[in-house]
Amino acid sequence: MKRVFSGVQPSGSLTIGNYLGALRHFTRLQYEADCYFCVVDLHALTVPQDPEELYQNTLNTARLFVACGVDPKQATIFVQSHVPAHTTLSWLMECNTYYGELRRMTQFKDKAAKHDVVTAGLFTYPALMAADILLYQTDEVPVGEDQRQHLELTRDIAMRMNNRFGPLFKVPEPYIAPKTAGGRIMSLQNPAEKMSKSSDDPRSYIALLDPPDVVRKKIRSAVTDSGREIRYDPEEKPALSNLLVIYSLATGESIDSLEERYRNSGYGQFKADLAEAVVELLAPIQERFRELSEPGVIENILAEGADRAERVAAETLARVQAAMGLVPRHAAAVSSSRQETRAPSSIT
Ligand code: ATP
Ligand code: LTN
Repeated sequence: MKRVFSGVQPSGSLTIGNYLGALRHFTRLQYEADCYFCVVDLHALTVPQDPEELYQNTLNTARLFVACGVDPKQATIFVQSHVPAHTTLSWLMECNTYYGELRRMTQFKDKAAKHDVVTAGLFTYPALMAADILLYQTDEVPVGEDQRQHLELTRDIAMRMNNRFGPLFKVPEPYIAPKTAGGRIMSLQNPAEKMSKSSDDPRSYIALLDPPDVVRKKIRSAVTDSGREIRYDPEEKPALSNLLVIYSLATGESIDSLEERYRNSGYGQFKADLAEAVVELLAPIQERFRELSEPGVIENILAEGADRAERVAAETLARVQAAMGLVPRHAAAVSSSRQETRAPSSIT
């Protein structure tokens, strides 16, 4: 069975960008693959986080996985820091990743420009992401378009280490929807920037937990382009095209059909209808989220998920450590693991 892995940072409240670009695919893939969906709390720490907010965001992100339709019986849902193999493998990845490669990462450049203080963690973050994915012998990684470059680097590191130390990792494939299918939802305030849950301006995103009136207000104040025509044209009308993509994905109606239906309407009517479509999309998610907020419910799901994840992760980690020449802690394991991999001829 195919293996799927993906991660979401608890760096704020999940947005419709996260849902349309990633989570919506999780719910489908869980029926055709062995899926691991991880709340990557250690990634969120690469930029300053308020500890109390991080704590709540971590639990809420996991709750939203389930509220959006991920079934904990079907897929493994867990928190990254609960499985220490991620950080252990990350160091081994860092020692096989080049400074020049990390320096080229556009997400690093963008985020570094937005923060006064740039941590070492923000710089080495793609090595931790590679560890997340490679630990699970992943075939496919469903992510938004913004993660393409990190996925390419993950593949390069996997191939490099396989060449150097023998076959250790599956080389994963990205699963990225085209832009018209939600691969890159843009900010409601600046259509040149992607919608991002950690933005300082809450008007730029719609959070999955935004109440109906907030959704309506944010859509009403979304920027639009000059002219009155409702037309999909990402070059000339980037803001409206983004709204059309959201509308189409929220309702299942094609962009062509929406253009036809709003041929004689202005932006006002279009936005009012879009707001209702988004409110309707979010209502069942918010309802399930409330049920999952009962004490202990998500905590139990995460505890079970961490156990399942740990078993798979430990196997890969032990193989990598042995192949790289690290001596295992227990003497009995030393002899057996050396036999499985190459041992220097002077020892054997
Ligand atoms: P941050 O603002 O902290 O960088 P983010 O909102 O970009 O966070 P992540 O946790 O980094 O979200 O991403 C979770 C998943 O959602 C990833 O697969 C990412 O590619 C996808 N994603 C994030 N933003 C968008 C977007 N605007 N459109 C489509 N997919 C997105
Ligand atoms: N870097 C991703 C989050 C992330 C991830 C992963 C996604 C961390 N580890 C592994 C897929 C697979 C982001 O910023 N969206």
